[in-house]
Amino acid sequence: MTSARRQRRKPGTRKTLVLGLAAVLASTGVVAMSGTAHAADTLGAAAAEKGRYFGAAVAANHLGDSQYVQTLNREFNSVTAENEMKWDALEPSQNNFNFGNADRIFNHARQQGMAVRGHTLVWHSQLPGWVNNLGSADQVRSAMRNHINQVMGHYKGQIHSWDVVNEAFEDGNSGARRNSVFQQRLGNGYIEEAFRMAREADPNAKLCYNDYNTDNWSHAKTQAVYNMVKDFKSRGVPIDCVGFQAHFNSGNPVPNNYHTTLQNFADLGVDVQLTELDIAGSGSSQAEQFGGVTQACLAVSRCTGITVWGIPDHYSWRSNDTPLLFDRNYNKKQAYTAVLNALNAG
Ligand code: 9MR
Repeated sequence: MTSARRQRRKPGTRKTLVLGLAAVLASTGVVAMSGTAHAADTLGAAAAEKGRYFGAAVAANHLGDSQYVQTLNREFNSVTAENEMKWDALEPSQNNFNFGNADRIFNHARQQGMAVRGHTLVWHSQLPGWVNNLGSADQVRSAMRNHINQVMGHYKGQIHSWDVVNEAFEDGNSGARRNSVFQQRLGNGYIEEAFRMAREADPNAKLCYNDYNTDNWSHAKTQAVYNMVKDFKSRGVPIDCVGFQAHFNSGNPVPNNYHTTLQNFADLGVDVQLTELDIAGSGSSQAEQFGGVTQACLAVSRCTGITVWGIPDHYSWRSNDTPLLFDRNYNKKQAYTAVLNALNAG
């Protein structure tokens, strides 16, 4: 069994343990006294009971914070490196790879039996200058191929899903591709080229397209990504999943049609995942939104997991918005309870 398979089994294994415990309790009559015997008490265990993972973005420089590590190990069963697997971190100069911080996170996750999501291979941001300076299509193509081969090769068989291409579409109403060096040198075809290269580099990884502001079904960007995935599926371009980053705030609220969006993508024959969930706010209104988003994922059978973009509020990329599930003292917020209850319900 490959280690990746072992990782993917973890949720099932936990489920078996939980169900086994439930059977013991039932045979001793304990269940009759306790209506909550099935309720898991961590996010990871509760998600596993629903056949899903619950992950967090992790930063290598916080792994020395014991409360951070304790919370990570207790609550989560999947990990995404917040910055450490991006192009600028891994290949700061051409063909010189540095996996130090990425491996630190990866090894921690593996030692804890957690799954790992790969983020991200081809993205216009956090891209080292040397890539932007490549002048010809052939140079960009071979740099992209080498990066994908080296990075996916390094973790081959051990990463359950990779964000192959990130944020390739413009915001607003145009539905256009973002004007990155990849788009400029290789044209529209670069996205599909990247997915084909990725499939060759690690045939066991699920290959995802990941983006933000693709939550509202009626938005042009959502439709543009949908049409791309539909086209890929119809032509056999290898794509397995779509990541919805899910960074919500008052200007970008959780839309009423969120379930429709997730279901419509899933109906194309791809998994969907909430990959960077955080919601600005506090108290019960934040909690309600977190609960609603969790329910929206659970209502779509191909929504295979949720990742929150950090653990305590003060380490968030937008800490002023207090957008996470734990406060700065690692207390569980109302939002935490709403997510846990949503996972345990139904
Ligand atoms: O959380 C990340 C932050 O630490 C970095 O400074 C930032 C730089 O671009 O990237 C953040 O993560 C982003 C993710 O990789 C892609 N989607 C948007 C996330 C928030 O900006």
